[in-house]
Amino acid sequence: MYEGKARAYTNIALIKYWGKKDEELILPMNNSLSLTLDGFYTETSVIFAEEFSQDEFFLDGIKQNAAATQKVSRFLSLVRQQADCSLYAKVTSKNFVPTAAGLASSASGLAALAGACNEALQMNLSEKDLSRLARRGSGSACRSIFGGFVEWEKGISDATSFAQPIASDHWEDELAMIFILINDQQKDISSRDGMKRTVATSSFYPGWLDSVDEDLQKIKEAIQKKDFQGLGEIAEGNALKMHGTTLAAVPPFTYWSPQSLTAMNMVRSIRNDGLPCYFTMDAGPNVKVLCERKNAAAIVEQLQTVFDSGQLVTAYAGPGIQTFKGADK
Ligand code: 2P0
Repeated sequence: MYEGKARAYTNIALIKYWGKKDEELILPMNNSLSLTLDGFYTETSVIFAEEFSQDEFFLDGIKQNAAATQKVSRFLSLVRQQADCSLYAKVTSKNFVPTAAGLASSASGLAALAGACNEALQMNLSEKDLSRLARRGSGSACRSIFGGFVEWEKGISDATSFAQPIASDHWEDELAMIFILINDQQKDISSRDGMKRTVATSSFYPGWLDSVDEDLQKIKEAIQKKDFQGLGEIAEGNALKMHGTTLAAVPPFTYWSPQSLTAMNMVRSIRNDGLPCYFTMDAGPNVKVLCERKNAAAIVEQLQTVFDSGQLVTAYAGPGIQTFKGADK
C-alpha cells in the first residue's frame, strides 16, 4: 500500500489561459500569469493498494459518480504509466472554500492530486516536473504548484510547458483579492468547453492572441516596478478581452450575469472615488477585485452597500503546494 497527501491553493489568473493548441497534452495557446491565494485550497489523499479493484473518488465525504471519477481516473492512469505502477487508487479530496458558491477549483484540485500521487508513489518529481504533471490534469493546476505570482510558459511540447514563480520581492504580500460571490441560475459552460468553442469559432479569438503577449510583458514590468495601477489596468483589460472573445463564438455565450455587471460597475466607481481597485473574472459569474491589502477593508465596506457580507470574501497571496506523508482514510 502506498499513500500520500497534499494541499494546494487555488490561483486566479491576471493574464488568462484561454485556448488549447493540444487538447490531449493540455498545451495552451498563450502564456498566462496568476496569483496563488491563501483563501481557498484543496487537500487530497491518495492510497494505491492491491485490494482495490477500481479507482474511487470521494469529494467532501461523498462518493463521486462515474463522470467525476473518470477525470480523476484518467489522471491516475497517467501517473501509473509514469511511475510504473499497476495499482488502483482511492482518492479522498476536501475543498476548503467559505461557501458552496461555485468556487471549487480544478486548479487546486488537480494540483493537490498530482502532489499526493508524487508523495504516495515516491516519484520524487522536481517542482517543474510536478507542474507538468498537474497540467495534464487541468491546465491551470500547473500554476498552483507555486506560491505568489506564477507564469505558465506555454511551451511547444509536454517537456516545455510548465509554470514557474516570478521573482517579485514579496510584493504580493501587500496585495489582496476580494471575491464577490454571485450565485446565478444559469447553466454553466465549463471552461474546457468554453475555450474550445471560442478557439474554433470566435472571430475575435485572433485579436486575443495578437495582444496577450504584450499584456504579459507589461504586467511583468508592473510586477518588477511594484506598480499597482499598471498591474490592475492590464489585468482588468486582459480579462475583458478574454470575455469579449466568447461573445463572437458560435453559438455565442457569456459568463457574465446581471450581478457581475453590477459588481464591475461598482469597482469602477470605487476606483473613481479614489480607492484603487480592479476586477477580473473567470469562467463563471463571480467577480474578483484586486486591491492593495491596506485598502481591502475600505473596499469591502463600499461593496457591502450593494452585496451581502456573506458574498464577500477577502483572500491574500498564498503559498505553493505542501505534501504530507500518510493519507486521510
Ligand atoms: C485561467 N481559466 O487562466 C483561465 C481563465 C478560466 C478562465 O484556467 O481544460 O480548468 O482543465 O485545462 O484549467 C480554467 O481552465 O481548464 C482556467 P482545463 P482549466 O485561470
